[in-house]
Amino acid sequence: VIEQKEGLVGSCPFLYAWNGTRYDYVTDVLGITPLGLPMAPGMLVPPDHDEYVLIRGEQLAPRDGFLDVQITEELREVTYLDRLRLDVVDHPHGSEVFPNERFTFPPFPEPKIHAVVAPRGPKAARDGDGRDWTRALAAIDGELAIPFAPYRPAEAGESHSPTWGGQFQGLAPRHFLELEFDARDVADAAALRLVMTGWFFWTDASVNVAAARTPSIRFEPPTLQVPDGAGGWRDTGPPIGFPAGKQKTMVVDVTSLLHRDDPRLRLVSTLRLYWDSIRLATDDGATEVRTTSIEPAGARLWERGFSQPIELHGDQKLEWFDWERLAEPRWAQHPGSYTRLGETLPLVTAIDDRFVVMGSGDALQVRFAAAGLPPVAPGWRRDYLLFLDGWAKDRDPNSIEALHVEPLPFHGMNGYPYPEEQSFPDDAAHRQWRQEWMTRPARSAIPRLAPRAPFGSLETIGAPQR
Ligand SMILES: [Ca+2]
Ligand SMILES: [Ca+2]
Ligand SMILES: [Ca+2]
Repeated sequence: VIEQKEGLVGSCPFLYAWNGTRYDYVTDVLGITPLGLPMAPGMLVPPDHDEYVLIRGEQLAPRDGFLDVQITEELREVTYLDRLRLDVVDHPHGSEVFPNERFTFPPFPEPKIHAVVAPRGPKAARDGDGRDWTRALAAIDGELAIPFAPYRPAEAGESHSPTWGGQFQGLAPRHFLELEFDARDVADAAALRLVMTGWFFWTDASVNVAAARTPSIRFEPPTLQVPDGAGGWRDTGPPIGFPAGKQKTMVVDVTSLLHRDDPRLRLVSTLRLYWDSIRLATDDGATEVRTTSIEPAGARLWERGFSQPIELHGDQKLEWFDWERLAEPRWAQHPGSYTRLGETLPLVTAIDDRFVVMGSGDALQVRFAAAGLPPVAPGWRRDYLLFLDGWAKDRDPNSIEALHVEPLPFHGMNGYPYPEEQSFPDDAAHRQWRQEWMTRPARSAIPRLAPRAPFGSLETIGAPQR
């Protein structure tokens, strides 16, 4: 019997930042850009290839004149990283800034910085079982609202539990959070924006496909409801999207949705969304923000290994990662060619389909020169947005074209996998990129469970028929 540990196998690469003392885990990145990930059989998630990720000022400090981050691939995935840039965002004390990001179907969010002033938590917050989450949602402090019981494997002797279904990781029975804001706060506000900070426990291709085939299980991203005036609730529109991974914030404009005299709303979903804070900003959104962009000064690709996961919130199995402690190797790399180790700066300075290809256990150290930055003005503070452009591909048996590094994604593709009449650019620049940079073979730090079968390995059996 081989026991499989519950946890994430694929989702996206991780970001760590040098905070002045050590590298600390910031969040996962590029979760919005999965390749070949089905929502249901025959229906793929459209990848959104560019993302801005917030790094708070406290999380990033110069070392020897450079701001230093590490992007790691620690799951059973390939990452294709085409472009990196650091936007330095200065804004007045008392305001908070967030990128306009979330996991959603097209149209994807436009690049934009939301600046909010003193958003306030709900006056009351409870779930469908009457549990009170008011305090949990008041601030970004690690205290989470958990208005659901996740699906889990059946236990011995258990036959009819509503939360059965260990294969539906990332999902929960349909549930809601009901929030009531202070009517005095919203009465005269020109704009109303929800500032929603939370975690999503990722589903994966196999969960999505299994859910699509199981009538009682649904993948239902959050929708907002408001009172319908007759004692019930009505939907305000399509799903609003959700934070793309660990501890991310999305800002949602509810100016025209929230009733001024009855500012209540419900957030309805079947996803395992762990909200750390849901606050309402009532300022007009006109806070001044000054942005300075810095190009990378270096991008060193190296073999690092896998961080030790730290489980937060007990039985919820939310994983954080410790840079200082390496774990046993966790995954073998997808067969194929990867970018050679060492300096890769020319590959991340432009969106040109000449990218860094990283496999399980690889890390990319990216440094940005801090010397030329203007000083932070008195009464202001500094945060950062890391801009990334690229894709990630897991190796879930239900992901499409997921067993090998190839076929390579590119910006002109209509989707992934791309149709027969499309192909990766084959001009001189891209041929030269393959020859010069894509020279590192896959490695496997994991011993095989079974000897290689005489008729070929699993990879060969599963290889695409072309
Ligand atoms: Ca985007
Ligand atoms: Ca590039
Ligand atoms: Ca909280």
